[in-house]
Amino acid sequence: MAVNDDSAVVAKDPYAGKIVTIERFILDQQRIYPDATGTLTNILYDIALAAKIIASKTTRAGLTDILGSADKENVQGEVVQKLDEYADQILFKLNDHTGRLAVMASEERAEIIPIPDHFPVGPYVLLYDPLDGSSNIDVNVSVGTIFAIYRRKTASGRGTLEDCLQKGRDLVAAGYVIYGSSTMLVYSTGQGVHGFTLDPTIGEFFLSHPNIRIPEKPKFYSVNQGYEQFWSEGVQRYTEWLQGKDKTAKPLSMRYIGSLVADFHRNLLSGGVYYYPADTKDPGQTSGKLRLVYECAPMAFLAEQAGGKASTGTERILEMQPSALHQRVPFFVGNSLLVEKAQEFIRDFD
Ligand code: AHM
Ligand code: MG
Repeated sequence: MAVNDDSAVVAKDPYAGKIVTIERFILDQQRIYPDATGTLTNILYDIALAAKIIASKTTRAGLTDILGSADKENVQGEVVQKLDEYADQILFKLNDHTGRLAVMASEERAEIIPIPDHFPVGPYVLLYDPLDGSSNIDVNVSVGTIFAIYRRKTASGRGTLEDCLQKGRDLVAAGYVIYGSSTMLVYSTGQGVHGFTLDPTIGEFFLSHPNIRIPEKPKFYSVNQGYEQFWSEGVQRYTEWLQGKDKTAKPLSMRYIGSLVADFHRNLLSGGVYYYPADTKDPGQTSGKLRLVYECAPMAFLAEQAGGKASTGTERILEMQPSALHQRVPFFVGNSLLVEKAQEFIRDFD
């Protein structure tokens, strides 16, 4: 091999030693599919732009007390919008006119979001949770945006609810943005999971975490253990197993931020399981808290793409047919073995 011949390195990692922007990476991924039209590529660009705009706003959230807090007037006498509503509007406004989408849906809104009549429609469907964990904003804890992209099911015209209620296994792409100590966008189009870190000084996302795999040896379990008394026996016993109480496994450390994107992100990189089980805390809501189409399905897609699993405790999340936009389901996601173990406990004790 000649001194400057790095072909062996290139074969292993095509980006070794290169500076890879998110645009370059997404375009390279598109080239894998000879028939690709570039439409999905452009939707991903639009989401990356939305992420930058939302990131710039969330990092200034602590200034709202000085500049005017949400729903109150700022010093200029303008009403300051709540951040989750702001994030919702940004995602909507960047995607309503492009002709790439048939319909959208947002966790912030009760019904589907039709593409306005004066704009063309396209082949894809975008579902998003614009600012998940937004109650954490006030205390400066990480929050995130979650997105899911499907092909439309209906043949033509404006998209409908049917287009939005698809099984997670039919996802074309999914991802999240975490607004943490740095802003990262993590996504998959079914070719592995890739993470990009935003350089806020120049406003560009760079590939920082190519081909993320959940480490085989888990470190953490993440759950709101304050609600333990409201869980089923299977989930309680599972939690004791994670704590190593039956001496068959080493105890895992418990970490819980209370912001799904941040908890998921940590476990994706460090290994572990996140769960929000069904509980009896609120009699009107016994299926857990997290929403199938906005939160669970996209995170399940990412987990599986990274070598992990996601389940309701009895069923694979990606196989679930949603029956309503805001349907909630119990959610276990992370290392395959830990998710399988949850299923075992639930099968044996519930
Ligand atoms: P939200 O969509 O209203 O923000 O609620 C979802 C959030 C998740 O980010 C997080 O994992 C969970 O709710 C925390 O709930 P709890 O406070 O019950 O532990
Ligand atoms: Mg949410």
